[in-house]
Amino acid sequence: MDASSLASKAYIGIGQIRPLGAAPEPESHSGCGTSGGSGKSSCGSSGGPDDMPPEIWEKVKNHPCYSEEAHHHYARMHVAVAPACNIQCNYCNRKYDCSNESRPGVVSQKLTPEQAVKKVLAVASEIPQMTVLGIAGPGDSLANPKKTFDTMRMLHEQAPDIKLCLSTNGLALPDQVDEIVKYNIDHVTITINMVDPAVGEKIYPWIFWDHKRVTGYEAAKILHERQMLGLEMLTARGVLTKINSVLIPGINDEHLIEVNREVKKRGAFLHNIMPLISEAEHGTYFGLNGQRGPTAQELKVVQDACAGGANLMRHCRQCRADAVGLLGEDRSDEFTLDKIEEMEVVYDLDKRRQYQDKVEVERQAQQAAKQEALSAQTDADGAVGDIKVLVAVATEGGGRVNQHFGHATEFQIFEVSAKEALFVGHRRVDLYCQGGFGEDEQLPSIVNAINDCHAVLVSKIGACPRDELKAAGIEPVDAYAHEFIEKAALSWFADYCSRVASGEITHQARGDAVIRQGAFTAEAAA
Ligand code: CLF
Ligand code: SF4
Repeated sequence: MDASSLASKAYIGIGQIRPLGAAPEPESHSGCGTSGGSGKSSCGSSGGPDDMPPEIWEKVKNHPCYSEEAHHHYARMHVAVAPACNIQCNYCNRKYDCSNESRPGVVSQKLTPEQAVKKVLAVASEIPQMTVLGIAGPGDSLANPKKTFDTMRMLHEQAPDIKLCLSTNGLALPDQVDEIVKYNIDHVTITINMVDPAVGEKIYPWIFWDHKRVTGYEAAKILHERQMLGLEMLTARGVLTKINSVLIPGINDEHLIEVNREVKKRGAFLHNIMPLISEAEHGTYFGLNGQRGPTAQELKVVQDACAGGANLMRHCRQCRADAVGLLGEDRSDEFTLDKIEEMEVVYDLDKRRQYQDKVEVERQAQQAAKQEALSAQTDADGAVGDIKVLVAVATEGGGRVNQHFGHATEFQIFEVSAKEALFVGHRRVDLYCQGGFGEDEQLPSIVNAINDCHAVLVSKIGACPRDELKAAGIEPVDAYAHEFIEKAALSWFADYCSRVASGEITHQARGDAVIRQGAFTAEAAA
């Protein structure tokens, strides 16, 4: 595919929303930059306050999915109140329930709306940086409208500072837009994997529509039309819409570029292209029939072709329908129904605000550190040409390099050049350190997961993994422990460039990496 010719323009900002039924704006008129007056064209998850109108920034700044920067600091939670689904996707099997699994559609405890509200208040009192409540299944939120909207209504009344968010396959969406607006649900995700029913019939065997089961091309055509209509209606009502697309190699990989174009035209704020998770033991149609997921490079090629970086979400963790915590961590085990019963729940709005003010100070310090590192870039960086490399980072959150190599269950991946350190994804891994000892059998799989990276930044690392990483051509770096990630990555890069420029080392391209398909290990999830 010719990625360069497919580089996209920015998304339409809320200020440019056209009335429903009006002809789509020409693409060249789209983009947040023009509506925001900043002249910049980044409007997606990497965008900041200068990139979008203030009312949009207000909506996304504390949402860990809609702002990449926010995901280092703010947490989300899901409540599993929506068990039913009105379609079947070939990558889904909701019967499979494993508490060590981490992918959408999988959940341990289904809740009533009352239980869900109780749980949200309990989590909010324990985790003050939890800013967003999402309903994402385990079925489809809008195929269970009563349970979904009862939960949203009660939360709207009892916890007014929590942002409300839902995700849907879109089939029932056009009928529910009024309710979505009524309860102030500002963020809606639609999973859109195709804009051509001929592609869609390979992904969706059936839908339940108009009181009957519809199959094949006809099913995919109805779903597509409902998704497009729902997206247009949400845009017209000022609801920020994110599109999730599952990249299924050989089925919709190149087609996702067309999806990206169509959803942008209809006002989507963000596009999240996620890898297919497919293993036979998940019992899904794709898993059982040998459909593979993409490699890290395959995913990045499509993501880069769709967005050129700025308006694409790359930090999705494909959460469980009952996930709690920062993206990439899951604290749902701490908030089971029996544990909540024993908790003293104090929903203290002032305390939450005070805590979040502290987070803001830290967040601004992170930005300042990044700017400082960028302005400190020297001519030596440019002297070695236009090098761009990937680095893996072990972090526990807060935007810092603050995790021991052996304790990482995922690495964040940053693309670093002399101009920028840009978050481009994450890689899940098995825990290296188990029961206080390094598990050398885990190392090859960890190396495979970050094999496209030149370095791994950690707070600490033992001698054995250090040697093995070096042997694999990945530089272990603990010199920037507890520094902000972007500053650390840029500082390491400057040092790397000067070593290349002096002839001490030779710059070499890295290979591909493997996206981990399985669950966290039990120890990792504990
Ligand atoms: Fe949940 Fe989704 Fe809202 Fe986020 S998740 S309903 S927008 S609060 Fe986020 Fe999780 Fe990815 Fe979803 S990381 S799966 S994109
Ligand atoms: Fe599963 Fe969601 Fe697809 Fe329904 S829409 S089949 S819950 S992945």
